[in-house]
Amino acid sequence: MALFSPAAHAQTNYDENKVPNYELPELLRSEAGKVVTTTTEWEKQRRPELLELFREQVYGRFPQGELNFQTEVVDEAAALDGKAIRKQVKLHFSRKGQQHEVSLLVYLPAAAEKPVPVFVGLNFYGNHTIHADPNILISESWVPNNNRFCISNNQADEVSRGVRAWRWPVERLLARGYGLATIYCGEIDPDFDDDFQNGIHGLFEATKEEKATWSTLSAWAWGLSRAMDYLQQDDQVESERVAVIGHSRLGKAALWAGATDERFAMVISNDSGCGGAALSRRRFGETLSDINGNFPHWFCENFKQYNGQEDKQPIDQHQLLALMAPRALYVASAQQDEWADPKGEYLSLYHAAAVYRLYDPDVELPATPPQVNTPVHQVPLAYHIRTGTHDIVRYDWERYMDFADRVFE
Ligand code: GTR
Repeated sequence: MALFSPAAHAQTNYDENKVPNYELPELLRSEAGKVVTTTTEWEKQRRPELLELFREQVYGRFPQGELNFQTEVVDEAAALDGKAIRKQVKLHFSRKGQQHEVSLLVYLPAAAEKPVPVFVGLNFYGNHTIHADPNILISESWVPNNNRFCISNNQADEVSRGVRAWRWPVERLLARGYGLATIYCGEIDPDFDDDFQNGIHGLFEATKEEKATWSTLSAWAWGLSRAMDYLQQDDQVESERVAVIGHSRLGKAALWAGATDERFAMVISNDSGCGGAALSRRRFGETLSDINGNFPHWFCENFKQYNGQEDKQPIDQHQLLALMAPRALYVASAQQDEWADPKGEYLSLYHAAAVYRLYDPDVELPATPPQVNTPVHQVPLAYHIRTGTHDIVRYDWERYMDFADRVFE
């Protein structure tokens, strides 16, 4: 089971001169050939059409059928030396006598006098890894083994508390007036190819054909929407100002959540790469055969037919980004993260801007990517490429907060 960053193989292209010629599918022309010129045509016709293409061909569907859902705040306390209010919320799901539980961790600034905007995103190894706070509940779900984080037997324990804190600058968020909400992705759906037996999928029985329409990414995105359901009930949260964020595979999930759930006012893709922000047709770095081969459960079965056939896809990722319009959208890359194709991530955003222009003709992005560590913040669109490797670090978060300050001012 390949879990993290499989090494690029010999065919991987990292040479800009070898990027093949490609033609992107048109954003503003309906499948029936009609040119889209107004926001109404976009919203009523083209947007739903593209959303359905992504659902059918790429990210898959969420299982259909009744599901009971309840939230329960199991912990609410002052935390982080009085700087935070910590809440832990159980999301209880049940269906036909079977139960499934997911734990949402929320930190809100204790000093806030009114509801606050919140960043919500999934984490890779368990809520307890994002901060050393001794009271964060430890997930009992399957977690990926990782020597560096002292996780073995696919089970988390005290030893891994706080091991990923560098990715989650909780105190900085609180100091800048933001809240943070996070869920361990594996509680929604564990990140391995389990024929959808576990996680939320485990509550549904399905035929092989139905399962072919499911995917882990779509389950993760669905989980982010359930977090949003809770945030809407919490009167200390300003739920019209929630930014959905994710790094890498979880950035792909954040994008799909942003596309399918318009309650997210801002969407942030950090190094999401192939199947996320990057244009697939460029075939630079990770390709569709790489990703479908290494992670057969991330996307739906239909997506696999485009392995080595990128030009046959009816969509490309600029059309996914366009589904966020007119909401705020931030795409970020890292210079040494060539596997994720930084240039392809930028171009995708650049092309998506055409839909934003239906709402505001002044939306404009430079035709070429900016220099490293020189963010472009053109509300409602933003991009940066920072020095360094595939990661989400303090620099990224500070820029997201700078942008959010402007979007939410
Ligand atoms: C890699 C995968 C990328 C990215 C990354 C991650 O192995 O090829 O698409 O999702 O994992 O999630 O860190």
